[in-house]
Amino acid sequence: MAVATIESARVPTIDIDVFGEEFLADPYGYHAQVRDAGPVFYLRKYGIYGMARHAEVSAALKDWQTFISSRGVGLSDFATEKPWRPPSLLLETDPPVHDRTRRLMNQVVSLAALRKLQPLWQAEADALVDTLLARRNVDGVTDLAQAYPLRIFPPTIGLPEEGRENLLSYAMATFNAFGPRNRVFTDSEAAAGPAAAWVAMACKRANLSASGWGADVYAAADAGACTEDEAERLVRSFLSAGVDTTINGIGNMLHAFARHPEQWAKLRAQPSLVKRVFDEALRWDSTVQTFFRTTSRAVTVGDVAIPEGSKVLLFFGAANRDPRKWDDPERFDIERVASGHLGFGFGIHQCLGQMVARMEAEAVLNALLPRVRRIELTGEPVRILNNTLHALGSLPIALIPE
Ligand code: OVV
Repeated sequence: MAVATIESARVPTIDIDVFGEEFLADPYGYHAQVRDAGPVFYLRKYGIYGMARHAEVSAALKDWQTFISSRGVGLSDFATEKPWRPPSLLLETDPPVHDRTRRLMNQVVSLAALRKLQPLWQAEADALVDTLLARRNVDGVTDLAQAYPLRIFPPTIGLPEEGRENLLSYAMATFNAFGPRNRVFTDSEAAAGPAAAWVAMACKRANLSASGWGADVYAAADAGACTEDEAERLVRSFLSAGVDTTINGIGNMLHAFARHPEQWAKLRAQPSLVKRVFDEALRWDSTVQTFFRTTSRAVTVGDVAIPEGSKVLLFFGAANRDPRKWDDPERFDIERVASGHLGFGFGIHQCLGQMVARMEAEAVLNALLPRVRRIELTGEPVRILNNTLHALGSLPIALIPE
């Protein structure tokens, strides 16, 4: 397809499989190659363009009129292929639809709503860390990074108790579906099994508790801000984007501290740095590594002419370690001002749940800080390969008490 359209362009061509298992297991080992190829490059295997430098990735995210989301933010082009599920009314839309749904959701996930939940979320984090400390040797991913969001997030939405484990396999498959139909994707699809059906049921008004963010979305529908069907699909966004993202954000952050004990010591000496830690953790190891956009018109970036209707893969994780933007980018340094990182994206689609994620991460840190002197790696972390997420399945650690 697109191969025929690039004969005149001076576009650097890359043959690396950016969704291959080696790349997904260690994206950072490949990022310099894709960043240094040029401001824009062509990925021959998939017939798509890519950008991996901070300047170009953030400029593309800002220019939503040219780099659109309504044709899907994965490899699949919704203009020519049927989406695997009805498109998200937030992620996979452009203005004006996007702005209407986003405004509604911003009102549900408000600062006021979060302030009300904070004491409860902190108490839950404290209680969980207390039980883990008694065991000392724990799995930082399953026992903490997964257990904590699964404790607090489903009740916040108002989800049924039964079947919450479906959230994990559903999110894994959802984030894989942004990539090609490789084995990573098809295996997770098979593992998800009935999860999609459970999620569809859980999003229905009748199955949500009377109070919670799910009910709040339906209340917005009652007030005329959206239709009942739209409300159902907006609740689906909470379930799709609200669990695996925070789990891996917290998991990758714990991993960063386990690998950098001096940074943990620094944080304990200066607890006021807590507010900065999660941003640096996301910069250093971004949960969401990539998303696509599709060009709505022919556009020139650098001296490369990208045709209309091209898929463009944006490497958030690579931009977050771009030496053109960051000093000593490979260093995890909690004193760094990491603002401007693309771990939450940028522009009109920038993460709706970022305050939720920050509050979860801070609650975990606040629970650990006074109780844990050192986070010691006791075994090899286990990666879960995913076409979009940089994810851990296991992180064997010892929590050394105060
Ligand atoms: C950011 C994100 C990821 C996955 C799904 C969705 C959003 C959604 O809105 O469904």
